[in-house]
Amino acid sequence: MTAAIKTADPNNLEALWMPFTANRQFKKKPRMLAGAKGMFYFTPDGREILDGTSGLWCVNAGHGRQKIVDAIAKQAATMDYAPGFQMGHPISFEFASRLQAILPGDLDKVFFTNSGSESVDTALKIALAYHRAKGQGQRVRFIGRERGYHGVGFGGISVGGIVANRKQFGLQLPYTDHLPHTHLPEKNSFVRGQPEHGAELADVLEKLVTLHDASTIAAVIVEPMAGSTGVLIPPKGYLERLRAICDKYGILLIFDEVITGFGRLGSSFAAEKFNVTPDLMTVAKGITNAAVPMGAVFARKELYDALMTGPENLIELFHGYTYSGHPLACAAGLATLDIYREEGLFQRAADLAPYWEDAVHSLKGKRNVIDIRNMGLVAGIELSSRPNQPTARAYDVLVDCFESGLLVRTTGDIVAMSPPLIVEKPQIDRMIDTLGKAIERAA
Ligand code: PXG
Repeated sequence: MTAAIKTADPNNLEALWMPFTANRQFKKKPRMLAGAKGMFYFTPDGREILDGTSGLWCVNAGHGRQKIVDAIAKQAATMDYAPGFQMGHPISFEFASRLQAILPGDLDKVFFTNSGSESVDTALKIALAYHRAKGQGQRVRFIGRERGYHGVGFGGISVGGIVANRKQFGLQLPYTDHLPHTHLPEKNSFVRGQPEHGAELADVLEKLVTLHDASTIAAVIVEPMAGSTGVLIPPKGYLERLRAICDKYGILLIFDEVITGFGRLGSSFAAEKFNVTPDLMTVAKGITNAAVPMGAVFARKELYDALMTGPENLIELFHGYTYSGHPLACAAGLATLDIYREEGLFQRAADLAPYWEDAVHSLKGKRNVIDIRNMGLVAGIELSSRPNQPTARAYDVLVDCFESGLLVRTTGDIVAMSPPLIVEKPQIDRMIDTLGKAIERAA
């Protein structure tokens, strides 16, 4: 008997449990994207949607790049998959070498994952393994930050600082604590770029060290610029102070650059922009222009070397994924790096940043706009909330923009924008015009 093949009903939305989505609301009135090219998405009925968010902060070189499409197709035909445990394949070494060449400071080693969440878990585990290898196995505590987003693994939600991502699940990693977030609206509203006030908030790390004792702390993890919780720009001097305090107490510093990596701030990485080098860096998203899922952890050589002891026939780090360094992801990543370099896209983002800054700050004075923040090609436009209806106003703006042909993101009542680095000035004008009108309409 042959198995019956059930024809899937293309209009049935009920099988899919959608991630981070109000499923019932969405399924009553879906918003679908069915195609993409350059700066645009296309709806199933052919409507053009200007991409104001690079998908989810990831399609930094724009959509449907032929070079990436060709690289993936060629690799799929040459070798679809090869194991990465106790076997190797050339393209993963090639991609790691190409990444190594652009890493800031003394970051030197590349460990491949498949997502930002996995990168965060990997970095936390490397930090623990490093301290243990150095005879400091009692360093098991992680310090994150309020309003930090580090993906959705148990490690990531524990060091993360978003209550909604934790309260449903109860369990978390033990031994975590959090720095205060750096959002100081009473002092820093409508600041262009880095705010003047707030560097002293890094000194709370000294207090946490006193409270827990440095000998129990493995690592501090922060996003250099907090993306998901509404574009929080680091105050001047803040990251430098965190680095200095970590150095003083032998605590590892992890930068989560899943959003800020690969050009978003007008530099290869935020570490380069702020001239502060972490011991470990997590990336994903722009590493392959989102064409194939991939993430990575970059580590200083000292961390790697600390584990390269003991008999050479033994595995040094008991960690890895079936798809670590997947050939298709590496092929997409190599082509992506080529495009970034050939088109000078990181510099392009830096060159466009002043125009972007002026454009987004022109929304000051629109109804209900209470703050605007920007850096590189990122902006957060904060709206006051409707009484007793948090998030409703921003959601109305998102829907209005989508109906008017623009994709934006919202978090709480903050509208976030992060267009592909290929954006043209008239497209920036169009984004601001559409968004401004939507904000005015969202009473
Ligand atoms: N760290 C950071 C800093 C992130 O921004 C992750 C880790 C997790 O990555 P994965 O690949 O596991 O999703 C992220 C992801 C948004 C938004 O609109 C942001 C993310 C994902 C989806 C939406 O703010 N960031």
